[in-house]
Parts: sequence; structure tokens; C-alpha cells
Amino acid sequence: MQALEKAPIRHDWTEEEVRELFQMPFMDLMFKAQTVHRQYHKPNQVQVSTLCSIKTGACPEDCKYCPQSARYNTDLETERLMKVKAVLKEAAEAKAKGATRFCMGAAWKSPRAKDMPYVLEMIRGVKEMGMEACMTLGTLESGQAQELADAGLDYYNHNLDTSPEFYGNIITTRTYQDRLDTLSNVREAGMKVCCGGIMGMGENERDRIGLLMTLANMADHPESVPMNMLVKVEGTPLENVDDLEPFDFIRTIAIARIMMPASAVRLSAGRTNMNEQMQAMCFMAGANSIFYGEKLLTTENPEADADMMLFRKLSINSEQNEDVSDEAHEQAILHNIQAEQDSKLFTDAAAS
Ligand code: SAM
Ligand code: DTB
Ligand code: SF4
Repeated sequence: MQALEKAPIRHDWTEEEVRELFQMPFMDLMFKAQTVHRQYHKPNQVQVSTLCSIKTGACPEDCKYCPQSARYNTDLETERLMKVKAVLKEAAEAKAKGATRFCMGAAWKSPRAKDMPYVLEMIRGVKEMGMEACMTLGTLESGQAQELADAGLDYYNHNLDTSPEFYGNIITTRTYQDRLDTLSNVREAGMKVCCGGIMGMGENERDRIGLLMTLANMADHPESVPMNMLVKVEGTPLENVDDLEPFDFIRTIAIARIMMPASAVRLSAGRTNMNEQMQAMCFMAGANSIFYGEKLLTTENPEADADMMLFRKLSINSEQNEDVSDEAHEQAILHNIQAEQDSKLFTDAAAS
């Protein structure tokens, strides 16, 4: 049998080509994305990361989607930088539940010099546990990026969020170029790049094309590409923006997979508003990473047990760390099946 030829890794995508992908019949696009996915990734494996908000709210930036900006009234309780010990306790719990990567996020424009020793200690602690470490702390100068890399940070998350053209409608306190500069500082320091965007902010297809082209035409593709569906938070300027057509979100995932074949594509924020079937379609389109655990940074994420159940229904294996006991997983699944049956009994009884 002839070996399957891999799609090439390209950095020269044209707008016309990407538009053609967006215009493909949905089934053809899904087939193409799944074909590329299988050339580069295990088809039934999804990586799980857990998020921890190490500093919450009171952010000076004005990102219109974000509940953590100090400019909007969102009922969010602000929290100063967490103690290193508390962060490492959460990391240990995440590891016990099966996470292979621990991602720490701070609502900062940029980390301050006095915060750096604590942040570096957090990285060292997570690495000692045998997990990958990721951080998202805002803009980084090259020296700061080097300090993080030297402490062992594997990934730095910094999103472009949208196209260069639409960006000014969403954020005015830092420029697109500032973001690109941070990304190149991260690269030069030798860390892996986690960079993606948010769909459903009122952008149009051209903007989704613009975002994907900026990502895929970088000299090196981001190793991880988070695709967030906007979580509309009351009090933010985007709270009432129109919903994105779910198929357009799935299409965007499929095209990200085709344009960046070797990258992990993460189905990130917004999963609580997606049913199991939609999430399965996102996996089919090439998403192979999720955030696992009840909370993202400040908003809800699906219950861990529900995710475990979904993985089981789809025979998806999470890329697990060795220390997680199968028994603990089995118990959690059984617990969830029981809860699902109980709630069915309840609704059946109520209907009769
Ligand atoms: N303050 C840092 C920064 O912005 O670089 C790090 C934390 S920030 C919350 C990380 C990312 O979360 C943002 O770039 C954005 O893509 C995503 N995000 C924030 N609020 C969101 C929302 N309401 N819905 C979807 N994604 C969101
Ligand atoms: C990313 O692209 N999505 C994550 C992670 N990077 C840090 C954050 C999503 C945040 C959703 C809104 C919240 O929970 O505050
Ligand atoms: Fe601040 Fe990050 Fe939220 Fe923007 S996305 S307001 S920088 S926490």
C-alpha cells in the first residue's frame, strides 16, 4: 500500500486560497481537515490542560471581551497574585485529575519586576511535578521572556485575538504590533508559542481569514492554537453581540487544522455553550486539545466528569500523565452515569 503523503507545512497562504476553504461544502471541508489531522496526529487523542488564574481582575487593558478589565463593571472579585504554595497545590490537584499541562494566567498588561521571582518559582514547582508549564501574563520584553524560559516555561500564551483590521474595534490599549513583538520575544527565548483568537466578537469571515493567515504565515507556526468562542459576560461591551453561527466556528477550526497541520488546535473558551455533538464535530474538524476543569480563568467550563463521559462516549483518550489512577477515572465516570440516570428518572417522572 502506498504511504499516505503528508500535507506540506506552508507559510505562504493567500487570501484567495483561504477564502476558497471557507467556501467549500461543509462535508468536503471536514473530510479534508480530518485527512490532514490523521497525517500528523493520533486521531483519537486529545490533550488536556488545566487553567489557573494566578492574578484576577483589575486589569488596565480595555479588551472589550474581557471580564477582567478594570474598565467594565462585571461583578468580578479581584484577587492579588496568588501565593506560590497555593498555585502549586492547584497544580498537584490538576495533575492528579489527569492534566498534562498547567496553564497560569494573570490579568496584567505586563509582569512587573517585583512579581517575577514568584512567577519563576511557580514555573519551577510545576516542572518539578513533571507537568508542562504554560503562562499568559501579557506583554513580554525579551529579557522577561528569557527569564521565564530559563526557569523552564514550556509555552507562552499570547493571542492575536482577531485580524489586524478588526483588532482596533476590540482593543485600543496595546497594538497588534505589540502582540507580534511579544510573540517574537517568546520564540527567540526558545519557548513554544500558544497563539490563537476569539470567534464571535462581531467579526466577519474576512477577519477570520486575516487571523488564520497571520498565524499560519508566521516563520514558525504556533505549536498551540487556541480557538475561543466568545463567552459573553454581562458588563463587558460585547455582552450583547450576535451569536456566531456554530457551523462557522467549526469551519474555522477545520481551516486552522488544514493551514497549520502539525499544531495542536485547542477548543478553548465557550464549551459550556456547545452541546456534545458540536464538540465532537470540533474534534472531527481537528481540535485536539481542551481545557479541563470546572473553571477557565473567571468563567465556567464543563464539569470534569462531563468531559470524561464525553471522551468515553467518543473513545477519545486523553494524553495522560502516568500517575493518574484508572480507578479514580472509572469512579468519576460511574458517578456521572448515575447522576445522568437519576436526572432522567426525575424528568421522566415529572413528565408522566
Ligand atoms: N492578560 C493576559 C493577556 O491578555 O495577554 C492574559 C490573560 S487573557 C484573559 C487570555 C486570553 O483569554 C485573551 O487573549 C483572550 O483571547 C481570552 N479571553 C478572555 N476573555 C474571553 C472571553 N470572554 N471569551 C473568550 N475568550 C476570552
Ligand atoms: C486562551 O486562548 N483561552 C484561555 C487561555 N488562553 C488563557 C482563557 C479563556 C478565558 C475565558 C474567559 C475567562 O474565563 O475569564
Ligand atoms: Fe487584561 Fe488580558 Fe483581559 Fe485584556 S484579555 S483585559 S490584557 S486580562
